[in-house]
Amino acid sequence: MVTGSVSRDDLELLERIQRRVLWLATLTVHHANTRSNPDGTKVGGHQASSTSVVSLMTALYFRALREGDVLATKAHASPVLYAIEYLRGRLGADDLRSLRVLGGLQAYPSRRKNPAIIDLSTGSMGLGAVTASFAALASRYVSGRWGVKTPARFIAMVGDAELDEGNVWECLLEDHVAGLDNLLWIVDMNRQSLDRIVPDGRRRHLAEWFQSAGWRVLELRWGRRLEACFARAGGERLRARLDGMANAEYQALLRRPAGTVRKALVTASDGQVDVALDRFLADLSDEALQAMVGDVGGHDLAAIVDAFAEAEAEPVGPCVILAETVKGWGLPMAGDPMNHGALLSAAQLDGLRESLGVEAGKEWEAFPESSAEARLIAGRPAPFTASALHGPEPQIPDGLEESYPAQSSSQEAFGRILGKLGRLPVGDHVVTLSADVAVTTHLAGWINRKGVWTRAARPDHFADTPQMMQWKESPAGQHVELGIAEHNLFLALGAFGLSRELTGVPLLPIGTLYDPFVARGLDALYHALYAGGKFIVVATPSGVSLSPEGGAHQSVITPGIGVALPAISYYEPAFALEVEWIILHALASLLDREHGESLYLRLSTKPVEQALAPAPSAGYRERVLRGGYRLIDARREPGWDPEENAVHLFAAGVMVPEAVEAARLLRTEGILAGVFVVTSPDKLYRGLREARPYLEELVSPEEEEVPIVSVLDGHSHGLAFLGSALAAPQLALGVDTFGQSGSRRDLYAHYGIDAPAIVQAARTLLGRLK
Ligand SMILES: Cc1ncc(C[n+]2csc(CCOP(=O)(O)OP(=O)(O)O)c2C)c(N)n1
Ligand SMILES: [Mg+2]
Repeated sequence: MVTGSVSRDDLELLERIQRRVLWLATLTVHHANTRSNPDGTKVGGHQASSTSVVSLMTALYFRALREGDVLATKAHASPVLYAIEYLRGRLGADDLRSLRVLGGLQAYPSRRKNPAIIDLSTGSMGLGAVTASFAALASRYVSGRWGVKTPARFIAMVGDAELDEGNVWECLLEDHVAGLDNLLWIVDMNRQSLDRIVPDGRRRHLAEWFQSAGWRVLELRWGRRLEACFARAGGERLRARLDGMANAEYQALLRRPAGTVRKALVTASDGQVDVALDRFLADLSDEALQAMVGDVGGHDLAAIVDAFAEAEAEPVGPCVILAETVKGWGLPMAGDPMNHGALLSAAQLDGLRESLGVEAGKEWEAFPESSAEARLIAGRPAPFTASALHGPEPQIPDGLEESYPAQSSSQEAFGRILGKLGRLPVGDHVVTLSADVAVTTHLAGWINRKGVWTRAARPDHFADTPQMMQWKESPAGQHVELGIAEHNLFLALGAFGLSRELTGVPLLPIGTLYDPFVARGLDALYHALYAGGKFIVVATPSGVSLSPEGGAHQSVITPGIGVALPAISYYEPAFALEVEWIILHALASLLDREHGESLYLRLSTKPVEQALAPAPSAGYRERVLRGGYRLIDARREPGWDPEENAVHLFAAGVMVPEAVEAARLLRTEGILAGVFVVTSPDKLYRGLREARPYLEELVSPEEEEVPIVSVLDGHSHGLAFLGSALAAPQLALGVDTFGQSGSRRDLYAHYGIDAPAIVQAARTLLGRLK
């Protein structure tokens, strides 16, 4: 263990800084809850969760942080982070007073909303630390391939109950993570979650769980005062008693009045008094003993500084510091199991102010410029800031000059597009990621060409055996293969999608998975988007068109997800060339730092007759990107009458051939159907709020009340807005229940999305039900 790395003077300085951090964080939350509030409801702000990490954060920011370190702070400790950024001069007092105000500092650290001070967003339990871990991976990918200097370390502060989230363990078990020497986690072991004191088993096993995942574990269990006490003759009894104590019992001990601590400590559960221990403690006053039992490692600044130094001294893999702390440390609510949402009263705040030596009237002040504290802070390394662009911007070609087979699925087109991109300079910036479905999502050609990324080259034991796909692993590879966990996939995509901001190298991350499993990783996908990463998700195959595979693999609800998710455009193209245009457009969008968006591409393995597509043209391309186009114009047909015999068929993706066939069948009975291809339900829907919605351009004024049949291979709701948008009667067809095995034809008929079902819906709307 590295010890004694901090001088007494420095330690005193850090103590003074941490007192100010404690004060400012608590005051900031108090102010948010006492300022004029038109809602009259509690604003909140987690004073207890904040003070729990005051010592850890003070030691980190004012001692251990190195230039360019990237941080993900425990979400509920945001007031501490804001207080620190205030002392660092990156926020003003008015900013602190804007906590939880519209446009002000966010409840949880948000890169999207407060980019000047937040490196990585946190909030939803478990996701922030995992994002930091994959950002460390992305950084290694970039430094290896581009030879650029990337952030030295990614440091994540996590609450102990965050480890309840399965996605944290999915990350810890990911092989790529075990090799990261630029990753440090600090777990705030305050033994409390929101409702309860966390079960005891966790603490006993945590170190070994991390170790078996390949992590170096540093434990900050007890503070130096207690350690010194343990070291005295007979002190082992005290250590054994405290080490063996259940979390709840220890928590209760922290809340006991001074006069009752001794008895509680020396009395075992069977009522037996440990006479030797009682004798050992005899020379400690009640007050001294009370203070002593609360001396945990995560509030011992010198011990914390040593742990940080040790973490840095031997970077062989990821490292975690398990730091025992007290939730509500320094506040009257310290250790109270119900303190998660508790707030100090005005009188308690005043008491705190006095005990911390803050002068009345100077509550919001930072350290005077000439003070030793200010000098220490000014001398700290510069905070992380976005790197300058490394090299020229990647150039996205206008077209790929790729040809597609007469019968092509959108998924197959995707494979060809990637193959073509791989032969262009822009291909160097593309990195693919897959959650164990690279082959089945058409990445094999790309992987053959580009190889699989690993930090060090690995032998290819199948090199001599002919393989459909070569699996060559080296630092030159451009495919990052992950285990199945979809949370990891999305958080990794989000992190790789921040590489421009974090490393200066713009990566174009493309992740593939089966469409039904978007839902499995949805929370992570949402977080990755909220956190500002830009990437392409290719979700394939989708819908019941994946016919024999059955309900567990057929996605139903994903179109609705695509429409609803912010910061990502959802497209479901019908034809191969459309896939190409959408991907090229999305790649350019990923590079557009101001207005760019991610892409969710819902594809299929169903072969589609490419001859059905319009002839390529600039107008066709533009309409594809805007969300849809007219494929069959019934207005030109003789006898077309919008009030009598006209119907509109709106079809997305693989349902377009069914709609074309339905139009043919309808014509035989005198119903003239216009066919519209919806390439993006999302774009059409979002466009409705524009002054001139694109939908109104697509459908001419004379046709606006023509009845609509919509159809997609997914829940009908995905296109159900069309009728109300155009003030026309609508029947929305789709798959509104679980999928099942069967032939494509049988399933389309079963779910009522085939050509006869479309015809029947059109008849119903026209009141011509036969
Ligand atoms: C995914 C998710 N589920 C539930 C919550 C609600 N929640 C907020 S804090 C909390 C407990 C956090 O405990 P811990 O991580 O130990 O943090 P502490 O407050 O003890 O520092 C919970 C369940 C959340 N924020 N995110
Ligand atoms: Mg906790």
